Parts: sequence; structure tokens; C-alpha cells
Amino acid sequence: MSYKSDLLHRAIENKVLKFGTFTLKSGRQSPYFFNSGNFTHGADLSALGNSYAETIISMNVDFDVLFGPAYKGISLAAVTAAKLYEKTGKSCGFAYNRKEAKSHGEGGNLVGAEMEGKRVLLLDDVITAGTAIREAISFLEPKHVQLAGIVLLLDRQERVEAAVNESTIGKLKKEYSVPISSILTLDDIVEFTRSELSTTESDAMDAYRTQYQAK
Ligand code: OMP
Repeated sequence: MSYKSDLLHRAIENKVLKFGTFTLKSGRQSPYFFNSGNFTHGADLSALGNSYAETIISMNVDFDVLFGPAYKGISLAAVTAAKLYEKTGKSCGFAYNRKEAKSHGEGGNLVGAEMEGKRVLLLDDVITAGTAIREAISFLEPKHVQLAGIVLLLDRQERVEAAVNESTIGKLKKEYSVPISSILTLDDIVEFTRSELSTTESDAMDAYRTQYQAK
């Protein structure tokens, strides 16, 4: 089984992928939601790390440090750095931020490998309108790092704004001139679940895609 379909099976099994009515961070009302936080066991984390590692290998991008933004990006980047090492022998750095800066001990809001002057590959789970990724990039900018690329678990293939037919990923690529890859896309989800959905769910998916999917 390919790593993509393995991951999709696990997403359904673990209720990572759910159908219903969900309000997104962007305020959009979505008929589906992908919660990577529901991957809660070793076998699933290993499959996730494997999928990110395969995607990064196929991106063929030079980088020094893998950065996973708090909170979900932290464990995802950790398992990916370990998998990449197992698969390629390349031991990249691993770093993440704290949401609350620490004022005692080592202090600060950055943990892990030194990033200053380094090529950083940003890893996150889901992208919709791009706010979360932009927040992570704004965090990295003052650290004097070179953004090497972005790797995601799910690209929902949405428009930056409902009224503008430009994809979130397309806009980011233009703005930052870096490679961006995603393990899964909305198209993968649609193809994988097509025969399983009720008519109501499938109609809601079609309506949502008409409104928000970038063409
Ligand atoms: P944007 O910031 O609009 O790109 O939304 C991405 C963020 O929304 C992710 O970091 C998640 O926190 C969350 N999200 C999901 O986890 N899964 C989804 O299917 C959709 C969203 C979302 O709110 O858009």
C-alpha cells in the first residue's frame, strides 16, 4: 500500500478525518475536518513520520533544520527528523517554538537546534487560508533564518479568499519563492472517500468545493 493510502486509512480509522459541520480558523463552514491530533499511537506516528520523510525526499530540497510550530508541529517534526535519519542517514536539526516565552532556566521562545543563518524547512499539518503558516514564517523571520521550503500533511486546496480564485499555496509560493509540498490534498480525500459518503455529505462536499476550492 502506498504511504498516502496507508495514511488515509489511518485517518478514517482514528477519526482524524470527520464529516459534519465544522467552523474553521478562517471562519469558513466546512463539511469536513482533519484533526491530526487524533493520531495518538506509535504506529500512526511512525506512518506519519514516514510520509513526511518520503515527501521531503521527493522535494529534493537542501535544508539544515526542520522547524515544527507549536503545538502539533512539534511531535510531527520530531518523528520526521528521526525517520529522515533512518531513511537517508542525514541527521538534520530539529527545532520548535514555545507559545509562551519562558523567563527562567534557558529562557526564550525557541527550543532545539540552532537556527540562525541556517536553511529551515517549515513543517505543519493542515493549510486552509494560510494564517497558521504565515504566523510561523513571521516567527522565523527575526531569527535570521533562510526559509528553504514548507511541507504539509494536508493541503485543503482552498482559495486565499472566497472571492479570489487564487490558491493559498500558489500565493505563498509566489511570495516566498520556496518549494511547498503536501502529503495529502483535498482531491486525495475526495477520491478516497467518494463511495463511503452519504448523499448529504457528498452534496455538502461539492458545494464547499465550488465555493472554496481553488481551480
Ligand atoms: P489556516 O491558518 O487558515 O491555513 O488554517 C490551518 C489551521 O487550521 C491548522 O493549523 C489547524 O489548526 C486548523 N485546521 C485543521 O487542523 N484541520 C482542518 O481540516 C482545518 C483547519 C482550519 O481551521 O482551517
